[in-house]
Amino acid sequence: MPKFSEDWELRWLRIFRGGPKERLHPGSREMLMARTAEKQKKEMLMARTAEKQKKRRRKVRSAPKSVKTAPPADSKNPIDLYYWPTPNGWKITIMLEECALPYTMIPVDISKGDQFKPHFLAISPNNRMPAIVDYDGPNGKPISIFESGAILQYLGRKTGKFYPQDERGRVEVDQWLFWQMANLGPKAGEANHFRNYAPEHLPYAIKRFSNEMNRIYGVMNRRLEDREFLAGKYSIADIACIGWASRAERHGHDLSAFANVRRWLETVLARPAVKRGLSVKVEAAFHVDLKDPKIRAVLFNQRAR
Ligand SMILES: N[C@@H](CCC(=O)N[C@@H](CS)C(=O)NCC(=O)O)C(=O)O
Repeated sequence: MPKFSEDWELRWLRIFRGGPKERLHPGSREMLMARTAEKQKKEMLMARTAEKQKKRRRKVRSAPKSVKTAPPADSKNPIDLYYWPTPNGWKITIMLEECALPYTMIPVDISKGDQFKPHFLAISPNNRMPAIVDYDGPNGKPISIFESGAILQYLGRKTGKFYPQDERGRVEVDQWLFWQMANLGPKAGEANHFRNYAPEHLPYAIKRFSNEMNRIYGVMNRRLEDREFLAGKYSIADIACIGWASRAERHGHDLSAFANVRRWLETVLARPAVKRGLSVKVEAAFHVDLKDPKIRAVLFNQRAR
């Protein structure tokens, strides 16, 4: 289980303190130099933050007593996980728990607009969580990553776990990981939106996405007919699907016709690391009222900024 930190704004300020840049011509030498300088500055600030973090670690509030903390792995510094308890966030808590990597969970309150804060956009330009900062990145330097699929692949490569190293095995995993990213996740999101959050009842949209979910669980069910996990062995492709499938029936998608998906779900939910990953909570998330017009304006009225 993670350490817990709420002072993410301070953290971001320290990491990405740069001000707005002048407008430079893309591809110009000045632009390249500015980018290189910005990259070096970012790396330097991240390294400095890691150093300060070590000193401050005693002050960081630890995970609730009822949950166990992942035993420390090889990494020297905990990974910062920018997180909110949703199926996309759980992909990463599950993977971190499976790999026994130490991490600090930093809540991104998406109901209040934390995802639009400049400091967060510096590491996650699509204004979505999850995102991570690994202070022990490639060549020992910090690295930030957004998009849950890219994070899973990175952690798989970093640890050598749940992501095969041989090309055939890796392609198998990649196909099902990308399948989740392009199908199961986005379509479930839209299905839930039109069923539960749309201001009007739109039968066409509800039917369209409910049918898609039915098709998608059908594809998964067929795939699991003759294998225990999506890519043969348990992998990041399974990890990506757990949060969504675990909520399917609660979200109104009937799994009773998909016996293989149910069997797979029981198997993965029985894993201790999965249990721990799914139980990383943020107190504020329990109090989000999606009927509140202010919250709806943040979440459901997003346009280019
Ligand atoms: N493709 C992204 C999707 C992430 C995503 O949609 N995250 C949602 C929560 S599940 C989010 O941050 N929402 C904020 C918002 O809608 O403004 C990923 O897999 O990382």
